[in-house]
Amino acid sequence: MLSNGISEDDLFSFLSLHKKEDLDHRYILSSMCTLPHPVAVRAHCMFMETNLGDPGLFPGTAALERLLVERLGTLFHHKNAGGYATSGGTESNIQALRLAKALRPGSSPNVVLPESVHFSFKKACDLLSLEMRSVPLGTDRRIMADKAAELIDKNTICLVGVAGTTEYGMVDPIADLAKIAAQQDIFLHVDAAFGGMVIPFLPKPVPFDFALPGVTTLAVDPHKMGMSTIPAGVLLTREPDMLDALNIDTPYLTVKKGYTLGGTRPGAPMAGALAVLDYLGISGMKAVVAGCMKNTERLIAGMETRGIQPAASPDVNVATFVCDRVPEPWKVSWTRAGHLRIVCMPHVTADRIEAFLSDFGDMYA
Ligand code: 0PR
Repeated sequence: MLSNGISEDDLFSFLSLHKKEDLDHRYILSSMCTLPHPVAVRAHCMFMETNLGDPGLFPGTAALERLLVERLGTLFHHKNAGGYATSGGTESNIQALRLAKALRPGSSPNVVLPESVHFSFKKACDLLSLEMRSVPLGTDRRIMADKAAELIDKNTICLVGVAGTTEYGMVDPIADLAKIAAQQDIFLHVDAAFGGMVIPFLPKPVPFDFALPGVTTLAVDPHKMGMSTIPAGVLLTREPDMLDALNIDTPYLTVKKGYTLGGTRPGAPMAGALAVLDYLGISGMKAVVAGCMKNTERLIAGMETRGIQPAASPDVNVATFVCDRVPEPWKVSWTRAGHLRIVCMPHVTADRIEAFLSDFGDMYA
């Protein structure tokens, strides 16, 4: 640390020098996050100092968190869902498995999940000492539900489905998984971290949420397609008080018990998440999602006319291609199988897609 500090001007020119090293969003095609919506930024700044970890000190902010859970529960066909604001999909997935384990104590617990799960499940299983039983995907890159059923045994504490896979943007057949879960009385967690803010706003949403009786918990990330500030996730539970199974004593806080993973928890991104939902409403979100899906389709069609084949027919706005290079300075990502992957987030506008396709065409010319 400096002994005497520096002037505010010097400090902020130093900070902005570093900020300038960050990549320009106009070229970022690989991210599942986006530029936050202006109302999210405004709400975030308004709630900057709030701490949901000690809710008795911030009852107004805590009420907004309950409202966010109610809004999302309603969106996912279950107004009375329980839940809380997490730091994102990783925390939501860890907590879902922690809850499943607490509700079914036993030796050698295992989790049955698709090969396509996000790597946060690896972290969750490491932390909770759970065996990961990977279910192969079909040629459509979705979980093979019959194979999942075969892997379930008496030590299975949870079945997982993904609604909007990270790599290929596929929605698993959650209705089939829900049937299996209900028949075998197994906890079903749906990772809708990405797809949860897309699928309900599509013209023909596939069933993936609490409308299916077998679904126990659901993860959704407002800091992805919900355009909130980072970090904003939500874990929802079918039973309103289900998370109480994770309660531990928090004697010196304003609330004497807690089930959250984080202690100090920011109210700011949670307020940002609620702000976007209330400001845009269903019709505004439908318009955003329609734009992203249209851009995804245009990108796929444009790549096909340049001789590049798609690697999947995505259910959400993630486009993948059989292709091994892209022009500078575009920032894309590559799947484990080596496919080019582009996420058509709200900041990836129609103009940016055309600019990318044009640069791409030049590279192959
Ligand atoms: N579940 C799914 C389906 C996800 O896609 C992700 C993250 C998670 C869980 C974990 O969420 P958190 O990262 O919020 O804990 N998906 C992106 C990924 O890993 C996250 C991301 C976002 C990566 C922006 C890069 C980036 O620039 O690819």
